Amino acid sequence: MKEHDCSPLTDFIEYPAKEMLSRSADFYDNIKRRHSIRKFSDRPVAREVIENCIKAAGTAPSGANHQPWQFVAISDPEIKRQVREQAENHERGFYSGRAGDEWLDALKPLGTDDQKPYLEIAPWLIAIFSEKKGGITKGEENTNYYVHESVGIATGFLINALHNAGLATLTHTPKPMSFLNKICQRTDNDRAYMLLIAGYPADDATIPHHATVKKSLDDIATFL
Ligand code: IYR
Repeated sequence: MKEHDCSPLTDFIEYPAKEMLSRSADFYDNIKRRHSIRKFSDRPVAREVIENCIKAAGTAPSGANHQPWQFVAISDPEIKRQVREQAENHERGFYSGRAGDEWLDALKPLGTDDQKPYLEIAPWLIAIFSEKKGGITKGEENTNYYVHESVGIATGFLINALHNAGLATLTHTPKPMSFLNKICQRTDNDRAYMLLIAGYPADDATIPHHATVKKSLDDIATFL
């Protein structure tokens, strides 16, 4: 095999211009129904759904295609209990001063606090890790590139896949998150990137008004 061996692009789909327009609008209509929620139902979700969504995340582009990510999907009640216990321990310190006044003020409209019952109630917690060293084949120890960018994109794919499947999510970043390494049995090569909570919303789930305010196209885009 040549080092830059290629195969033809066979799975690209071109849509007629009108359909392209309606598809772009439909996607926007769909994705704008994604909301972070903090009250989950304990209704179970099939593991195969989570597997498919992680497979979708794994198709994300990454630096040198090293795919510097690891997804640890947790449904075991005892492991979820440990995650909750340790996350709440850290969050207590965060909310009782470590965050600083400016950060706490910024969070006030979201109504968050150090209580994280959803970490035990939701059927799935997906701990996402970035990998410092790696390579295209599992077990390699080469330098990974653009790790933060790559894992961020894969996480976006995962959130999108879960939403598309009909699940609600919460991006949760307990601070610090290093406690997840031990619980998830990851080595020092892995860095906890995010904890994604996934499941059905509770009947009384709400979204803070603050979170529904999205900047306009004019505010976020410039066309030159
Ligand atoms: N990790 C904390 C605090 C928190 C921080 C940000 I930035 C948020 O957008 C929301 C919460 C918590 O989960 O409560």
